[in-house]
Amino acid sequence: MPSKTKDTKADVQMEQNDKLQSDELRTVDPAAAEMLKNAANLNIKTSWDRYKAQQPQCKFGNTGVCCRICIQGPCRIIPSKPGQDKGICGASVYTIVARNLVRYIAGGAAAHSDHGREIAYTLLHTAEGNAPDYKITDKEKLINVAKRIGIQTDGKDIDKVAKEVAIRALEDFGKYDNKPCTWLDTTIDEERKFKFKNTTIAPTAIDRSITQLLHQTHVGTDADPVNIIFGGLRAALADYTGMSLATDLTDILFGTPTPVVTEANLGVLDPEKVNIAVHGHNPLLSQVVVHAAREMDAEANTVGAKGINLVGICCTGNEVLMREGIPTATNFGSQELAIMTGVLDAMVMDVQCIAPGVKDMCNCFHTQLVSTSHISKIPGSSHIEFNEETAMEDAKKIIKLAISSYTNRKPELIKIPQFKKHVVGGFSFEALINLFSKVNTTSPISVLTEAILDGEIKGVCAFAGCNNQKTIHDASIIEIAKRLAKEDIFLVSTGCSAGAFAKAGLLSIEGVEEYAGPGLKKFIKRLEEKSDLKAKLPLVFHMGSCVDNSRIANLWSEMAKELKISIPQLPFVASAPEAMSEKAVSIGSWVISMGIPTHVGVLPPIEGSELVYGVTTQIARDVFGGYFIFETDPAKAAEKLIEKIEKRVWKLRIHRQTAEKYNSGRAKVYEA
Ligand code: BF8
Ligand code: SF4
Repeated sequence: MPSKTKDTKADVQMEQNDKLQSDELRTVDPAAAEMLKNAANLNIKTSWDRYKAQQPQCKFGNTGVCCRICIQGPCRIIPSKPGQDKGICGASVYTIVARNLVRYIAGGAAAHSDHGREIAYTLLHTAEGNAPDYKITDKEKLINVAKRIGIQTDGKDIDKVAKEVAIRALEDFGKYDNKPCTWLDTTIDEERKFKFKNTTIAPTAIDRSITQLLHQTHVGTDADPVNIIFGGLRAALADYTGMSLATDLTDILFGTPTPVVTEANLGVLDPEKVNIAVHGHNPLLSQVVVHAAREMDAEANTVGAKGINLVGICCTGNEVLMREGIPTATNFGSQELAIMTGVLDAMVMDVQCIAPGVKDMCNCFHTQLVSTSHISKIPGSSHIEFNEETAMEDAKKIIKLAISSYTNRKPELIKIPQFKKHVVGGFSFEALINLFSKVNTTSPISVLTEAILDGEIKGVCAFAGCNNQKTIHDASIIEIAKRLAKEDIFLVSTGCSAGAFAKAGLLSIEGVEEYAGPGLKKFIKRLEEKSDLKAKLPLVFHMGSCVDNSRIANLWSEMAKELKISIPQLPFVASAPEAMSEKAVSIGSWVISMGIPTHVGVLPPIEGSELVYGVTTQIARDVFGGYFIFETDPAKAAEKLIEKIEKRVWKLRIHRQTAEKYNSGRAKVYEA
């Protein structure tokens, strides 16, 4: 084993989990807990059971010291044992751990950017008149993006501008010059541009950086762990580039989100309607399903249903929540449990984070599982290929299938947990700025930065990432947020973390009343009083899906610009308490390279190399100002995040006071 004397954090987490399993405390979501009891009664296996069946998980794998990069392997490294301290090819443990880590980033960047590419193609085809069911919805954003990336717009037809923007986006995937990708270079500040140039991690083409990383980590190529990690960071910035263009172009096609009111948790399923869950990530399908469903209520009536009820799961759910106010049924960890209600007539999947276990669950109920993408199929499910040329027609076929499935419900199996919470979401970067502009028209972002400088709030924490069976479902996400809110830290969120907050009532006024500290409460109330919204503002501001983490990057860039400081000086932290996917690793990696301290509540497999662990937690800080904080205990994690924010805000206020006294202006300090 990698270490016999010392327990790794991964060991500690495994022990914690053993205890949790015996306590049967596996979720803090009351609807999920009720469904799990139901699953036990019906003897149906869920991911909770499969997690248990996998224990104990292999320690070689858990600490990153198992190499399967060539078929001489697997090579399992025991650093303390002569002869077994290196792989067959001579690879050291640090090489192996680094290679395994960055290959996660390659996977994550590939997934996010390919999603972005699909959106770019649809924008191109829309502009060319070849995607009849799509249109350019947000012309203002199109013009703003075009101007930002240097496309001349004066006097040009809107379709021509859209075509040029789409082509520029597609060029970011494979351009052959040596300039940084457009969607990186035009969305970050000068200080970061300089940093990325100096450290040679600015990608010049998304596909190239992913391909190069796979090349770099091929057997017998790069053995230098630091160089491998820098290759990983280049791919991570390609991940950022892909998601940044995905967000921009999705807003152009479907509209930039504005505040919406909706609900979350399994109680949003309606026993009297045809219930359809959209699950996955790419809104090209789910948006059209939303529009198609609005036209098909009458057809649902023909089978005795009172209409169609659409709900969302995972990030495609976040996309349609943000733009259309579609309720969220649940997040990644509890996706199978939506089927167990017995009233989900169809689950429509596109790509990413659809657990194959949903099919086994569908086999026990009447739910139709419908795959729609040629790269994402599950054996036994129905496949209705989704094409952008026939989008509406395809969406209607899917809905018809759901309507026919409604008649197959098994009444004896229907059990809908009566839990749902009020949600106010839809806070794109533009929507937040609009909200701030009601308090300060000339400099909206200064509403946030001044509140920090004046001590009303301490800083900002962004919650992102997944559910992970190595933790109690949703628990640490909520515990950390409550603690930070009490300390007057402004909270924003994306992805399945936002799903957890939605289900727990933290995306509503209820959260503000119960958990906000006095300063944060005052800040939110001030925004609320000036806003023209009918809804009360929430404790946590939902900024969208995982690709929408680019919106959070816009927020910190704007704050740094306003304060005339670099991002690593901002009292801004991030937390992914239940990081799970390769995409979460790639996001975390670009977030730290941007200069943000980032907590991760589940240990990635890196503890097998002290060097790699040290690079991600210490060296990263020296080079980029951002770094990972690996902490599995949510209470300790919250204290660490508060400490990071307090330290940065203290420095910021000192600089500000000094500058005001001696320079009659704001501090201009650029050291991290
Ligand atoms: O992209 S948070 S489990 S659904 S990977 Fe997946 Fe993680 Fe959820 Fe969204 Ni993001
Ligand atoms: Fe073993 Fe080297 Fe092959 Fe990895 S690359 S499996 S360490 S021989």
